[in-house]
Amino acid sequence: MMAMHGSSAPPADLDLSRSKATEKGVFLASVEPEAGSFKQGELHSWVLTVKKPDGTPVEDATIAVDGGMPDHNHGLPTSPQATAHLGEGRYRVEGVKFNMGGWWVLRFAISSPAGDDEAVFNLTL
Ligand SMILES: [Cu+2]
Repeated sequence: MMAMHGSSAPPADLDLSRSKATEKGVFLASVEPEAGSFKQGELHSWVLTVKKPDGTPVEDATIAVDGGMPDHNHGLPTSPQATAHLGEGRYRVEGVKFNMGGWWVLRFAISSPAGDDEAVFNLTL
């Protein structure tokens, strides 16, 4: 095997769960690729589901998307946007692309009358 270009491996205990409480516990958030899977280098969509801790869907949230590769100090190659509320607290996020393999972070800033919070998800590819 050739050595990688100085990149370190992600932490061994990296949380790769796609469903979790948001940072301050205001919401439960989960993410999935809209098509069920995705390929490196391809533009695709994710669905973010936002619920209150009691399971009630959050219907009126504003979502901002950010992310990048913590090991490489760069952000996302695109600027994904939440483009539609699909009902039952599900929000379509379009314009996601991962242009290289490794450890990626997707960060969703969620604002709603119930409060503001952030959901951070790790992905490895
Ligand atoms: Cu990178």
